[in-house]
Amino acid sequence: MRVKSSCTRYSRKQWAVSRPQLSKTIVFSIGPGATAQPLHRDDSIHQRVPKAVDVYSEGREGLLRDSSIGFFVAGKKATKANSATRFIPGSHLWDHDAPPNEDLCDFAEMKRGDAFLMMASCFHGGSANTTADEKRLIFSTFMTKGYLRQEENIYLAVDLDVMKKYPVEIQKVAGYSLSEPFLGWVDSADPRKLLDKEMPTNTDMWTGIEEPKELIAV
Ligand SMILES: O=C(O)CCC(=O)C(=O)O
Ligand SMILES: [Fe+2]
Repeated sequence: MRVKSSCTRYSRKQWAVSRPQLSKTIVFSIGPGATAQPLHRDDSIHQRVPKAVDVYSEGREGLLRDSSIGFFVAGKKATKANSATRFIPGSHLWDHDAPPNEDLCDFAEMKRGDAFLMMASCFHGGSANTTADEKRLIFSTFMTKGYLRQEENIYLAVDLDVMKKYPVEIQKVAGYSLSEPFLGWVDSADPRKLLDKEMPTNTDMWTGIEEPKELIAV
């Protein structure tokens, strides 16, 4: 999810890095009798319309293909019967218009504490819960690129006084940081100033950096 690009500033080529940020956090609790959720792709929120590829593309194309990645942690055991998430392996490589097919699904069965991760472009859905008395519980979080809108409006969902209590790294990842060069400012400064008035700030927000070698430019 981390990308870099060059930009020209004061006639000089400089580099800007956009770091991943939280897109949403959800707790999914599915009880007995629940019907199957239709197969879907969570990246539809970001207007993705990818073309089919055989393998995950390297370089720029691969970096731009996906907008988000999701993490699912089992709070209780997840079984096919109690509604384990089903997904279509490889569907993140499909064309945008290719329809989902239930026959191709695998089930992410997990013990409590197990986890799986999935590109948001993968077809998936919660399954039916056919048990008499088992609730399935999954804690889920998605990360997205720093320059895209977060799925959950975290600024409205989490009170500033609550956010102030979190460690700085969590505040940054939740959205209280800039996507370089200057996306997401408040009063022409880093938005984390809202949480920490003493935070030193660069009034120009971004001074530009040397090219980070480990990242591919987009
Ligand atoms: O509950 C699940 O297993 C998946 C839920 C889901 O994919 C969603 O609500 O977008
Ligand atoms: Fe989903």
